[in-house]
Amino acid sequence: PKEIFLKDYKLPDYYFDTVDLSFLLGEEKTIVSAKICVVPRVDGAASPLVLDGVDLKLISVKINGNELKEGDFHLDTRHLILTSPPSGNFISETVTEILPQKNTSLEGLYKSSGNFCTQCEAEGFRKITFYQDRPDIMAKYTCRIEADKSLYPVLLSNGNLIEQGDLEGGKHFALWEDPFKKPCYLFALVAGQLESRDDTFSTCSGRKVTLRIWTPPEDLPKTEHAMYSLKASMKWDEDVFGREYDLDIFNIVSVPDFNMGAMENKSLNIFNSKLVLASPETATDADYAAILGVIGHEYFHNWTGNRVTCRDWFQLSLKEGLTVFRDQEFSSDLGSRTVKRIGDVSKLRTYQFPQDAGPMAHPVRPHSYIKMDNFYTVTVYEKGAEVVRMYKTLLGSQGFRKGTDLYFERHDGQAVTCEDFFAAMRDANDADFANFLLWYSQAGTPVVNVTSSYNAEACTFSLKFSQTLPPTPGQPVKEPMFIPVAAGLLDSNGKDMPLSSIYRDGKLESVASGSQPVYTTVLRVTKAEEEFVFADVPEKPVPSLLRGYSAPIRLHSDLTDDDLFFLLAHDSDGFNRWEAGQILARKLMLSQVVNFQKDNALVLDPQFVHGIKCILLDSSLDKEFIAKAITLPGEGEIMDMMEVADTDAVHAVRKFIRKQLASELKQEFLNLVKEKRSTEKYVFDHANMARRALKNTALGYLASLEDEEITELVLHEYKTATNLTDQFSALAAIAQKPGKARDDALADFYNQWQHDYLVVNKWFALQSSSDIPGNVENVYKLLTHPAFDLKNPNKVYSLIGGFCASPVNFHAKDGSGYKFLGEIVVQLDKLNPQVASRMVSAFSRWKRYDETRQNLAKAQLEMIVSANGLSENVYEIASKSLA
Ligand code: B3K
Ligand code: ZN
Repeated sequence: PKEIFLKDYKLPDYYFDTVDLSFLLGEEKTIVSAKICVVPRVDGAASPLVLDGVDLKLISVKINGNELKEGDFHLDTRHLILTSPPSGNFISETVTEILPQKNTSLEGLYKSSGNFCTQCEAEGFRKITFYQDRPDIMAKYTCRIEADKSLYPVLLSNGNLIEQGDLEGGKHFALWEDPFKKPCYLFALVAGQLESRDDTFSTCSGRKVTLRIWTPPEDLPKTEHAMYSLKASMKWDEDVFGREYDLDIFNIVSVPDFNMGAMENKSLNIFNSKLVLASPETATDADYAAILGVIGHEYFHNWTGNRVTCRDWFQLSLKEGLTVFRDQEFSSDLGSRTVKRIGDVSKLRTYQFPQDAGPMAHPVRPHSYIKMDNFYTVTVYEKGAEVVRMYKTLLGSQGFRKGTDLYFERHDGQAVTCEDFFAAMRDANDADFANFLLWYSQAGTPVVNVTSSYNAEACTFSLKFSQTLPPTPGQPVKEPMFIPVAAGLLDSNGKDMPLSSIYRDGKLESVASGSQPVYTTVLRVTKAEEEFVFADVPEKPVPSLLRGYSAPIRLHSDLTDDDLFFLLAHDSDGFNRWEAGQILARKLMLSQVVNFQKDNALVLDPQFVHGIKCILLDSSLDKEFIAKAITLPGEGEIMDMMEVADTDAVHAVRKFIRKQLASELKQEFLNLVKEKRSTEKYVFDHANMARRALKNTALGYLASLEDEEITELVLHEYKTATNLTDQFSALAAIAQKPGKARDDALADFYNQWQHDYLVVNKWFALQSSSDIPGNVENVYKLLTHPAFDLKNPNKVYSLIGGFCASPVNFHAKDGSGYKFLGEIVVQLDKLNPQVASRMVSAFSRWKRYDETRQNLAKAQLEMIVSANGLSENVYEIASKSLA
């Protein structure tokens, strides 16, 4: 397999001006004709034109109307090379044959539940026709689709429908024209038996846009929330970023077979049905929130990704980091900012930190890849969003908006780089960003230590920072990073102190000016070691550091437990209140892990119980905030902090603390369940979601107790639930313990929902991720369940992904979990390399475990790497994991 490097980027020799595509969709095969107007980049230099093409059968190729003969072109398994094209502009025409019905990779043109659909990003267009499949080739497209009218009554592509009609033999056609230049990864085609929910949106300049969400007829009632989300996104992007939609139509299509969440094809977004379809009975609050966020995300790509796109795939975070940031802000504005931030930071810590510390660690802008699909990662997306957020933290809302305005003004219609975004932010604000660009090129999570001291005589408070960036593959030594640390100081009553002058390494850095007091300042930490001194501090403060999680780092401070309990109780920054509790919980869990390993009895610190109880009873707090604040850090987060990850110890400790909290706060939890339950009609809004979140978190705690009364209660909640959020939470609570109640409830649930595959997927995941000892046997059984299908990615993510997410069983000491995954990856790779490669990633941190487990996991990775006909996707992850 060939590795591709950022440093090797070269401008293309040829640009494409217009592309006219024509599809004859058939039951055996599909014929694709592509007529391309080719424009040399430099006049006169007649170099060969290299077109990408994979799994294509070439029928004919013409230049300027003349059919090329053998010798005029060269064909291999990945390219069609036109060896000596004429000088100047010319027309190339190819006709190819493809087999969408046999395409299980779900990349290129394929069938999902009888309908045709496409997925081209990153490099799937080359499975449709011969093309320069790279994002810096931007062209205007037309697309003619011809198909049997009764089988495929709906024919969709990008842009505007300009002609349609009936043809002989029961066929019909549609001709679409997209007036905007686009890279081929944004091309889309859909054909099938679909119906639409229609609505309209009037843009700020008065354009009336037709909105259509397409699904199979029976799913149409479940698209109301998606339509609401789309309209809210369109309005928000106008209000917050000044971005207006640019066509008269916007289509969303829901398909059940899709490798990822969704795809932002120009004016024809294609979605995994799990991110479109929702009803109160079949989708949880988390699903409703995810739909809102992803509909927003794909819509926002219209400007960040489509109108301004990436020069090459190394720049992926240019569109993804920015668009994730935008969807995070959108969800914050529509719900609770603090709760959203807590969720996003948890995700970063749970998934991105381990990636950044493992064999697949890569910068936000990677330096190389074998398969681009492997780089649609939490680093490019979530850490990339944190990088965008840091610009905003440094510039403020208005400065940030000036930056994005300039970015769109400069680069509309272009394919650009991360430096171009950086330059727009800098130039619009005349800002000094020092070495900020290192965030794009250095991998790894910075570790920052801070020590504080108060000088009562001088009334100064000092913070001394030191930072290191651990080595990552290919990057043994690093430079210090530019880290914005938002900070405030609390007085002894827990109130924010107004800040005055701040000195950096002895020099005056900033002074609070103006009439408004300043309570939070952004310290610009740029060196390996640096000291900040706050002047005019009348009493010893408790510092609140990294407010709002202002940089994606691991922060270690010298705050005492008392300080942390104080922040938990008082910090005006909601995120840091939660964070203080999490730091305390992590310390507590680690101390008990040591006890467990020494065979000592586990104990729960009464001060911790008290802190949790205060939060629980504080009626001024947001209910969802409380739910998050009383939830312990995940097992992965704790294992991440250990020399050798000890799954059994961490699992036992987390279970112990949960049970102990449940027994000490039983009455409080019971009260919550009773007060917060409701059988009113389901409403998707923050207040109701928060209420359900708190009630169900309490129920989950209670269910960890061995108690008849609780078993009754949980069953009662299950039976009386009027929406899936409550029903599924109760089911999960019952399923914590093996036994008849569990078996009966699981059977009952399947019976009720077997007709709804999205709900059944939750049922799969609940069972596969269970910590019940020896669960791998159940998972083997579920593989043969009639509702399971290895070809459907959602089912794989639920059953197999779910299993890998449960550390105790996946990392079982007998190697049974590893063996299970090894077998599945090899099978899956033959059907769908992208999905197989996602699954194999579960092995990547095998070196973190004890020797027995290391050997067992390594053996599976070696078996996978030596498998016959292995895809590049799986090869890249497995071989890098072994290295
Ligand atoms: N841009 C797509 C992801 C494509 C993944 C290709 N393997 C969805 C998104 O991030 O919006
Ligand atoms: Zn995206």
